[in-house]
Formats: sequence, C-alpha cells, structure tokens
Amino acid sequence: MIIGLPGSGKSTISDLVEGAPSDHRHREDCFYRTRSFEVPGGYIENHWMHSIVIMLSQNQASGVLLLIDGASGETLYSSGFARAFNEPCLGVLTKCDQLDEGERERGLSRLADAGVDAALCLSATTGEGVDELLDWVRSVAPNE
Ligand SMILES: Nc1nc2c(ncn2[C@@H]2O[C@H](COP(=O)(O)OP(=O)(O)OP(=O)(O)O)[C@@H](O)[C@H]2O)c(=O)[nH]1
Ligand SMILES: [Mg+2]
Repeated sequence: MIIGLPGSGKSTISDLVEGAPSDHRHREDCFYRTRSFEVPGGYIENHWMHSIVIMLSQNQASGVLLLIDGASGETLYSSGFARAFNEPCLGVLTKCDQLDEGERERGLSRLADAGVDAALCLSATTGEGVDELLDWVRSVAPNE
C-alpha cells in the first residue's frame, strides 16, 4: 500500500514496484495494480480518513510505503501514525535529487516522527534508493 499527499510521488513509486508505467492521472479512489495499490492523497489530507487508511492496510496490504514529498517537506501524519499499522512500514522521502543534506535530514526526521520502522531517500530521476526500496518490497511480499 502506497500513501502520501497529492503529488508526493505515489504513482512514480508504484511504477517502480510494478516494473511498468501507468497514466498517473488524478484519482479519487484506490488504484489497484498487480503488486501495489495507491491510496488517494485526499485520504491523507483529511485526518478523519486516517482510520480508513489503517483499515485498508489491515485488510489489503502486506506492507506500507509512507511517503513524504521531499520537495515540499509537507507532512500531515500525526506523530507515531505509522505504528497503528500491523504491517511493516517503510518511510520514503521522495524527490531526493532536489534536496541538500539539511533538507534530507529534516525529511528523514519527519518520517521518524511519523513512526516508520525504517526510512530511505528516493529519487526516481537519479535512481538513488530504488534497489533498497525494491529489496524492502520483496521482503514484505516474498511470494510475488
Ligand atoms: N525530481 C523528481 N520529481 C519526481 C520524483 N518522483 C516524482 N516526481 C514528480 O512529481 C510529480 C508527482 O508525481 P506522481 O508520482 O504523479 O505523484 P502522486 O503522488 O501519484 O500524485 P497524485 O496521484 O496526483 O496524488 C510528477 O511531476 C513526477 O514527475 C523524483 O524522484 N524526482
Ligand atoms: Mg498518482
């Protein structure tokens, strides 16, 4: 399950997990693919939807990718939110090609505050973090 605010890089990451492109069009519903599904950014924008996100993970996910957009740094996760998941949760700081050291540190500390088990910096542009991300996905979804 892939969660993050609108434009944070969910579809880009889903394409990496799937090994296939998609149209990246805006959606108001979950987008289910072979190995991953994207939760609409609106579910994170609205705090009252966070319980739905937790329910979706319990019913449908073997692992959670929790995104923070590195370019904006914006986060609406409550402190410790990721600890509500029963599944492993990897924090992903996206668009790291645009970030300096200080911005990376601040982004990673925001992910830690959100309660993730582990976190990495990702760039779909330079390929930074992609192997690590895919290794983690294989570790939580070994049968696929
Ligand atoms: N520079 C840079 N841009 C990125 C990266 N990943 C995504 N983007 C850009 O960020 C924008 C949003 O990426 P998406 O993957 O569509 O994000 P999303 O979360 O699926 O967006 P919505 O579905 O609209 O909520 C696009 O213009 C991407 O090209 C990255 O690693 N580096
Ligand atoms: Mg998308």
